[in-house]
Amino acid sequence: MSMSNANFPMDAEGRTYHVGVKRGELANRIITVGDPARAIVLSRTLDGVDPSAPVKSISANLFSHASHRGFLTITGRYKGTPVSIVAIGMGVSMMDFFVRECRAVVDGPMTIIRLGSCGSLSDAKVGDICVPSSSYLVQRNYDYFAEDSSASSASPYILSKKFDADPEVTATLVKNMSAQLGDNHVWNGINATADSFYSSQGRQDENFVDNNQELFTELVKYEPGTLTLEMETFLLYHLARTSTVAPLKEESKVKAAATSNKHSIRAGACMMVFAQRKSNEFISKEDVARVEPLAGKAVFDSLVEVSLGDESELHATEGS
Ligand code: R1P
Repeated sequence: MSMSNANFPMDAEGRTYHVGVKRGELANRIITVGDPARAIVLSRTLDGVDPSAPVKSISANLFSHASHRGFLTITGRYKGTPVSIVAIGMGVSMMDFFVRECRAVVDGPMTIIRLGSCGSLSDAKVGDICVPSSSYLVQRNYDYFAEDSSASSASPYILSKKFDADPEVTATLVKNMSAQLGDNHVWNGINATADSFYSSQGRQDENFVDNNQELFTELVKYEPGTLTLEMETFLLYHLARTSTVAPLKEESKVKAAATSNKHSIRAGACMMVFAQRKSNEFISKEDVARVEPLAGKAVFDSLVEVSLGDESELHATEGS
């Protein structure tokens, strides 16, 4: 694979370095997940997929691309509208690769919704869905643990400011999730994204010094509406907030500058509670299989329901 442009590497076909997508392969409406198996489950909801086809394979009717760095992209249509599903793996670095590389090869406004799993610090039970209106970042304070640390008064974990989801995307997700799962299984609040599954999510590990015994108490004191802990949503919300108006065709720039929405990405997220951190319960395989397709349908419904803005800017996608 030969790449050009060290600033933003692309191959000769115009494929990005890590996600491996090129112009025309991605829709402006994207659902992102961690697990590639979840992406394949969700792809069964897309138009033209034979429900009797093998559960673990991607329908030949859909475009798909697996990158050498573990990203899986599937593009098709949902109720006639082009949509993509991108599985990214785990953590804020993978979210950064995904959002930036996808943004680089899609023209016009985008809506990105994450459907992930999470731990619940709240009364949300395993199998429930949380739709966060905002997210903050929980980072291990590496300096605190340094040999020569003079940071004895500093905290071992650093909590960032909150970044918001798009309010219309959030409200639409809450409505559609409630339609699929019932009001009493859908929660709206604040998410905390952690830079580790272990230390900065308050898991106790005797093999390391983590000083995280009081972390849950600190999170809830910092933001009383904290419902969930996971590892990607903060960066999605942050990048949506810092996205500039998409690199539109020259004649569209004036129109884009005049719109009130000055960001090119609208973002939202929802998470299935896999781990109840207060009661220490973990979701069963059967509950994952029940909730995943219902939640996926609610996300697809939301993706096509929320307007992208001026859809005349969009270009057609292949494979759909
Ligand atoms: C940890 O097991 C992973 O699960 C959660 C966390 O954010 C982390 O990525 O989300 P996904 O199920 O979307 O991967």
